[in-house]
Amino acid sequence: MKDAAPQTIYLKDYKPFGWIVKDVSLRFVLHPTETRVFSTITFSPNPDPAAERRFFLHGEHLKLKSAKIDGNPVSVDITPEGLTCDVPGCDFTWEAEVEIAPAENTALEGLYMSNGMYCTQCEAEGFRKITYYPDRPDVMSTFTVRIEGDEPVKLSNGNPAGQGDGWAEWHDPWPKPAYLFALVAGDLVNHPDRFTTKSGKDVELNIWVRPGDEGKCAFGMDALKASMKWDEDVYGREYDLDIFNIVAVDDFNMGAMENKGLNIFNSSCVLASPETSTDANFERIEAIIAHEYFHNWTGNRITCRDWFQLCLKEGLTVYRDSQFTSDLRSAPVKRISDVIDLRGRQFPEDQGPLSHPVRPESFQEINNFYTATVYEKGAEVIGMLNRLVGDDAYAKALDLYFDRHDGDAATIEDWLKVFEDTTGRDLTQFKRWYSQSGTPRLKVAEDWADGTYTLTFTQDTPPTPGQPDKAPQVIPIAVGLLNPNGDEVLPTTVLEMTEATQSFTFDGLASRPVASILREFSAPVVLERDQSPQERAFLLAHDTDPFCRWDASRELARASILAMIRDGAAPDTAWLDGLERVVFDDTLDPSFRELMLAVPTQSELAQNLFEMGETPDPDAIHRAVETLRQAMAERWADRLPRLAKDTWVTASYAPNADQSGKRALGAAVLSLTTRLDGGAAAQAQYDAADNMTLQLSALGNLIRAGKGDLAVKSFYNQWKEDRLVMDKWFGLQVGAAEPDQAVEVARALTRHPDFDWKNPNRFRAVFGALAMHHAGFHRADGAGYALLADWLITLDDKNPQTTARMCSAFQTWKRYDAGRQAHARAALKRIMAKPGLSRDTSEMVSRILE
Ligand code: 0A1
Ligand code: ZN
Repeated sequence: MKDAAPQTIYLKDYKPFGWIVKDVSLRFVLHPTETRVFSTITFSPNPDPAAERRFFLHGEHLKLKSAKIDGNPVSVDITPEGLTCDVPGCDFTWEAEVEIAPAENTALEGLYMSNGMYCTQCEAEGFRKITYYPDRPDVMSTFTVRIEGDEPVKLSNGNPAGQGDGWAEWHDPWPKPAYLFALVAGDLVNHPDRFTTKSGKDVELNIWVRPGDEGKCAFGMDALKASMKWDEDVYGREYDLDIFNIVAVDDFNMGAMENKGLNIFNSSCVLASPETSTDANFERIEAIIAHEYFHNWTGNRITCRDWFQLCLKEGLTVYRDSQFTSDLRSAPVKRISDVIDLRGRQFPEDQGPLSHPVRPESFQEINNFYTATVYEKGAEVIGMLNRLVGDDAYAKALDLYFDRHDGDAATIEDWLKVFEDTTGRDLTQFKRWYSQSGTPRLKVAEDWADGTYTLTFTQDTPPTPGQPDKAPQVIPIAVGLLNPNGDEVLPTTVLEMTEATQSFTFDGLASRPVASILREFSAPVVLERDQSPQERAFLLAHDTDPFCRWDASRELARASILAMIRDGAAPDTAWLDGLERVVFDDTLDPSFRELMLAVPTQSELAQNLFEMGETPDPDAIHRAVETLRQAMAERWADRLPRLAKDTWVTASYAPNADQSGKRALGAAVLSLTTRLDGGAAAQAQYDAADNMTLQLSALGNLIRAGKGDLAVKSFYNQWKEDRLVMDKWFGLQVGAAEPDQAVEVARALTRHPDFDWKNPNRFRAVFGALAMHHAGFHRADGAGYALLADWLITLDDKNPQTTARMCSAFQTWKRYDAGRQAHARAALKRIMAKPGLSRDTSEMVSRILE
């Protein structure tokens, strides 16, 4: 069935719903193609004079069998979006019976089937595909759910309320919006555990998986218990039901979902074992389990008034999960990794056609706004707030937020008000971080005279779609000063910039200092600093702030690569000297050293060139990076074997920070060594590997060395039964291909019998890897664009949400030369011209094309 015609929804039009939902009772009679959903909902008129008076229930793709009010059949007007009918002016009970077909639901929104198992995804607007309901987050209610079916395991939100032959009942006492509803039924096995909360409440914990996956749950369970404890210790938040269930499903559009008491996870984000998961997988799983668990307070107990407020729960929850990872692992490494991610994903979004504010003001399809801007920039905004008010005030403001808004569907205004009330600050200007899109550019000029050092900053945010002019924002700039010996003469100090141009002076200095600016990346801005290579090298050697130290090296790397591209310069040996001292310093954390070894991504370099008014040539960028890596390998040839030895972990495998840091540095060393030995060390590592981290890095290097054929086959034979490992196999072959081969490799993989394109993980494995392969995707003849467009056109019929998300691969198309632009435009237009294109994809493509 075709989606409803696109309509733009505006934040300014918000009105409360005209009725309060007092209670919801649902009965599901499960069947793959004829599931019956019986709903009984009690409504009471909303006394709020601002509320809208039309009784409208959302409902899409539903077969209505019967509708009654207070026991009497009613006649209803049905549209593709829902229904209206006449209702009494007092409290009443609505009863409906609808039929749905979960087995035919390939969009994976609402109730669907994955490998024979029933499961749901209701955020953002999926509940309306289950039954008629006011499907908006400000309508909250208690739910009682009865599930009838032969499936041995039947789960829903809240606490168990009884079960018998062929049925199970659940009751959720916490009022919640429909987007947090969940149901799971199937042949599942559990990995059980228990947790005692700080007030002594005993909670049953389960991770539910398909039989055969039981051995991959222990790590996730430990992460869950660690999250529960951390939220008590750090935020004072306790769990509030008798049971907490997590379910792993193979077909899922996103990472995971925080449904009340019944989190549903993409199996790739919960299942883990040393043999099948990499260290990076383990760390990600730990963070996602924490993220979903933390939503229990930031998202569920306090939810969002409307979808424009999405960052209220997502920005805060990302901020909380990054604090958790920093506490459990290394804070500087987490910060640097987050900045890499922000610059790699959010900056291109904020600086391109998809740019939107952290709190958008309009949308056609809300699913298109689960973005790096809402999530990651949303978290950065909270980090700035924390830095500006300090840790004590932040903690007090959060306590007030939980006290004041528990049970509410809140707004960004409510959120900022608790900070204003706690600190007495006026946050009017700060609020621009929520309403202005685009990445501010922060220029800095320095002056030194008569013992006074002055830093003058100028901020400017370029125009973004719908926002030609920007006002100055509040920018916390963390600064430290070093004297020429490398000693810190001013420890980290936060300068609060509020003007378009503003100066800050530092007196009483014996000599001209070297400033370390934007420590810990204290604001999501682009710092434009005209700094000599000598000064950067000085910061690389002496800065006490690990982020600035890393960034100094990154800037030197960038300058060196750009000079190589522009005038065929040789790699900058002064920078390599400085880098060498860090990389081979075994008193430093191996993860930090590994981050130092990585150079800017090719996409980032393309963006740099574009911003400098030049047209990036993906092949030239690729060649320069290759030349640089080769120079590093040759330069350090004598020292690499020793580093490989030092980073080799002899203890039995554990995915902790210590071991994974060593393996990450070891993998970076292997990639350099492979350039010298033609793959001998990689083959040895492949043959000996007893964990996926080592096996996969060895395989990647063998492929890059042109020696991968046998290993690719043996890896397939070893792991062909494991879907998650096979996703890695698909993705790696594309990612490790030569630029002129990536498209062909991807195309060949789409013909592989295991290319199940309807599974979002498998689709993303191939096409996510292609989109990330900068020189491969942006091939001059447009073959990368054409192949992706073909497949997006195919997928859109089945799964609009994943199709629309993957369209963002095209968001940087205007950076490139006229030939590439013409190919990209043609590909986008071809997608746009597809008859019956979904609302999701049509919104994305038209924004990208604009
Ligand atoms: N709220 C989840 C992410 C999520 C969002 C949308 C989904 O379907 C459209 C699914 C999951 C989270 O932040 O983890
Ligand atoms: Zn979230």
